[in-house]
Amino acid sequence: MEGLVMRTTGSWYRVLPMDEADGGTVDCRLRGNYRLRGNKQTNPVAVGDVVDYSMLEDGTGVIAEVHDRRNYIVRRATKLSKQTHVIAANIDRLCIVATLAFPRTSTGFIDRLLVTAEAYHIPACIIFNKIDLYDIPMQAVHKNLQEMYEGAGYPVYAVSALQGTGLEEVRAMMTGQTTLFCGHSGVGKSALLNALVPGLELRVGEVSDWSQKGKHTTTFAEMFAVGGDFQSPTFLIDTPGIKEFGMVDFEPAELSHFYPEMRAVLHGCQFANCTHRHEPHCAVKEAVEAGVISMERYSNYLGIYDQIEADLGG
Ligand SMILES: Nc1nc2c(ncn2[C@@H]2O[C@H](COP(=O)(O)OP(=O)(O)O)[C@@H](O)[C@H]2O)c(=O)[nH]1
Ligand SMILES: [Mg+2]
Ligand SMILES: [Zn+2]
Repeated sequence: MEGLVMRTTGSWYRVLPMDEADGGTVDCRLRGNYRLRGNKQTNPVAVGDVVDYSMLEDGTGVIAEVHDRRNYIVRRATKLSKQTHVIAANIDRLCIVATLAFPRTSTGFIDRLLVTAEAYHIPACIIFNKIDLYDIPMQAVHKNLQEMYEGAGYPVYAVSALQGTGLEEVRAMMTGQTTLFCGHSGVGKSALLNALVPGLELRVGEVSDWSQKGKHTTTFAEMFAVGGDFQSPTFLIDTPGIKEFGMVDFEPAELSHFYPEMRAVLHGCQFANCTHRHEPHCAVKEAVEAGVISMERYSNYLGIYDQIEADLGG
């Protein structure tokens, strides 16, 4: 039987049968001799995976096979680890949930997630939440960031999960698709999903809980089927908060290709292997100076570049 992995908790996988429509799920384990794809990934099966499973007499299931993924997105399992954690598979869009209120999201964090989404060919957008808390200076910052990210090619939404503002645009975007919501703990991902989907009732406000439990609690994403029609169902994936987004596995030279606004101009650089840092006649630096590429995005580029180099060296 075929099913969709909705949730994983270590050794158990909650699977939604794809051939029966009663909406019930089956808790499955992985077949004992399941071949792990190397030991690079801490989780062989992720939320969003399509699996083949069979039923046991006690009503639980056994996963025998994981279908090839259309796409997936990974991050470093822990800060220094070489192992990766698959956040989710087979997704249509990554929504970065951010806020300028508490806990304030940095553009460095947003850009790391955007670069990773580009690297894995996943369309991304940014949702600024808690706009009910924005004072006049924050509104000005918000306007700048909106222009910056829209200029780079990313849709930007402004919402208040608390007051229910700005939700219609987000609903329109997510309908009939599988959308992954990522962001720091406390920015309001669960509150936003609750506001978007009446009746969902995810637990909200567990900020201090997560940080107190600290690094020993392994937490996983969870997917919810929230309607849509049979042909194109709507799925949302809530994730536990990410403190720092650990990027994985690419060469510094690739980085500018994961910035859409740099990709658009870098053919104009004099050197084919231009890193857009110190080289003369660099089309990227010229675009930054001309204000076509945002200085903030570029400076995050330099930071990420250095970090990738340091990671490769160390
Ligand atoms: N003022 C305000 N508070 C919000 C909003 N959205 C969420 N919160 C609060 O932010 C805290 C964290 O929300 P939660 O959904 O648990 O964040 P998560 O960790 O990203 O899932 C809770 O106390 C929420 O009530 C909002 O739009 N405005
Ligand atoms: Mg949450
Ligand atoms: Zn260049």
